[in-house]
Amino acid sequence: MTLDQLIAGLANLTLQVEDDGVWIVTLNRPTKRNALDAATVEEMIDVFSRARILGARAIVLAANGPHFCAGLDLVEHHQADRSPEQFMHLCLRWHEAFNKMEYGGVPIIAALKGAVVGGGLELASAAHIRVADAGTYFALPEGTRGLFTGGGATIRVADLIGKARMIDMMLTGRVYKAEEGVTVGLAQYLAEDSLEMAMRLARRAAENLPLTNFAICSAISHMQNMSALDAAYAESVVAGVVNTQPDARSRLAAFAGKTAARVRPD
Ligand code: 1HE
Repeated sequence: MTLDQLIAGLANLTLQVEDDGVWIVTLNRPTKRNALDAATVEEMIDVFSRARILGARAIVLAANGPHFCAGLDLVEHHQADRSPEQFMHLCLRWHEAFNKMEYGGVPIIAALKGAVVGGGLELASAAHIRVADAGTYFALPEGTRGLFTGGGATIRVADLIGKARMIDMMLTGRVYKAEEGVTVGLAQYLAEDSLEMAMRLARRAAENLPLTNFAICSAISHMQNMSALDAAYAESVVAGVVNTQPDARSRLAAFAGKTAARVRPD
């Protein structure tokens, strides 16, 4: 599939490709608060499984309208009256999309605003960097709706904030506002304009070598799933491949020749 064909097939997402290889993927159901219906999840699988091969160097995940994402499309879910088997398979499609994000090797930076709730938080937590603005808030309202998380929150949200905070959010409907959300680890940055900052971070990440970014945005997640012994072994193998890549030689030469930027705190 070509990039043009991919873009032409999207209805609930938009995809804008910048000259520097940064993609802007925008959730585009603002009248439904970007709730994730089954069709949107399929579009995410299409986009995120093809991004690397189609040349994406970094991706900003943005949203149209005042809210990032209201989670599972509750109206579709209500109307479909799904069987347990059907809902299990739906969840597996969510996992397919979110795993493609987390393990796909292309940096994904989520530009958050408004509600980042339920499956919307599951989606955000599959990104590698989250940038909140002052109006962003986080919640897992599944508990109060008679539901349970099905898009990976038990893994990714618990990873970000710990299981005690996640259980509290689900049991009590606790809402974390932006600043506290950043403090507990739901987002790494708080910005006046989350999209502008996400774009800056994406452009910065896109300057790294693609193989290095692939390792950062794939290997680290895989290694978290391994024993320490296996992770150390896998890390050595990844470092063997990445740290000897021919494209890195000019960067090393610049350091050796004292022309490369030094690491400074500002
Ligand atoms: C929706 C959805 C939705 C809005 N599914 N249609 N998620 C939730 O429990 C969040 C549910 N949504 C809300 O609490 C609020 O809508 C918001 C705080 C996100 C936004 O409030 P507001 O006042 O701006 O909008 P609204 O008036 O509530 O909704 C506007 C429209 O969006 C309305 O549709 P309309 O056709 O009547 O105009 C809403 O029905 C629609 N809408 N949210 C469907 N979620 C794999 S398991 C994952 C488990 C979960 O994610 S549970 C879902 C948790």
